[in-house]
Amino acid sequence: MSDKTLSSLEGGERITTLESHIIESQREIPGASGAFSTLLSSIGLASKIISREVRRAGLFDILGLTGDTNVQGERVTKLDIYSHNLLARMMSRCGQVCGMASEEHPDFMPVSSDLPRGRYLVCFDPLDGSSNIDVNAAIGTIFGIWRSKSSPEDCTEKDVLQSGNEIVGAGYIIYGSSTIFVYSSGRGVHGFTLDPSIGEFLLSHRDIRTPKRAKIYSCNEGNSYRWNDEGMRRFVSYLKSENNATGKPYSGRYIGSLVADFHRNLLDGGVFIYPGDKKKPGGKLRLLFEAAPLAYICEQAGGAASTGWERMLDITPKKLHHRVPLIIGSRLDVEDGERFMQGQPLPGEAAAALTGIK
Ligand code: AHM
Ligand code: MG
Repeated sequence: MSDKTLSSLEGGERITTLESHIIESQREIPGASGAFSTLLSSIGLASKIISREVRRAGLFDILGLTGDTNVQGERVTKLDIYSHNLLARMMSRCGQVCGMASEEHPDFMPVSSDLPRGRYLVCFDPLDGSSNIDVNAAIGTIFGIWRSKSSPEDCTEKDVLQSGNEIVGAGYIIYGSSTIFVYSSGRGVHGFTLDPSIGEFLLSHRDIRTPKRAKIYSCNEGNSYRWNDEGMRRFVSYLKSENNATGKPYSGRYIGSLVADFHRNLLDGGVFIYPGDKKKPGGKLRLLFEAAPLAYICEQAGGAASTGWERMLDITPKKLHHRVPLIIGSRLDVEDGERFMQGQPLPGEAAAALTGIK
């Protein structure tokens, strides 16, 4: 990441905004109409507004807000619902979308027939990890974009039930120490840091590549006693041992906020695990809103994502809120995780390293 400030860039590098990057990358695609760029820009704008609201979240109590009404007598909405409403409103009015689905809404949301509609479908988690807001930990927005197979007028819920292989673009925004917008439209993964003083996302992470081998593992290990698969417990024991493929125990890092855990692992190399357990046998995380968009980004950056049995992008959802077990991150570790889950031997020296792993 470049740490140069605007003032130190005099006469030097070109500054690329999210907007100009989107437009330029679409220009390289023959026949691109600009519709996709318009949609991404509307998500970018919504995320700046969400970022502003997230930054003010800690002031709610100080400003004397009670219940659902603030000091000006305005209604105060929970941030995740606010983010859902804002994204849904901005995308349905950008003219390029025919339908949406959100983690915060039970049903498919077709764009109203009195608005101009386009051919894109968007699935999003407006504010993932929102239980972390009260403790000031990083949270995020996740989105995936698909093309409707039906015409914009006829699109229904079944159009959105597509596998991740059909994704045309995906991204996430992390509201952390900075706000960063990361996206891919199939030509690498790029990250843009919000400069709040000018209100622009500036290219800060060009063509992100994730390390092949992780040094971090991320999971809610407190749940390990109830994980469905003994193979997953063995995998985590293996990662923690000195006898693993790297010869060093992995570091455990878990925020409990998927975007934040994923972003750190993407940059530094890591494997994030959320398996099925006795409470949620099919896993906790949602395919359309969380797992598939992040799997797309991860693969674009050279990583991998799997349920432990199946490549994540190959799965066709059976319903909007379809949940999946998730192993995502550095490719070699995701592959090892699959081997443990499926009871297959590890290749080469990693197999010898298994001595003593129960
Ligand atoms: P949410 O979509 O309701 O916010 O839940 C998803 C979050 C993820 O951000 C995170 O990875 C996971 O739930 C944490 O779950 P747990 O608290 O069980 O470890
Ligand atoms: Mg979520």
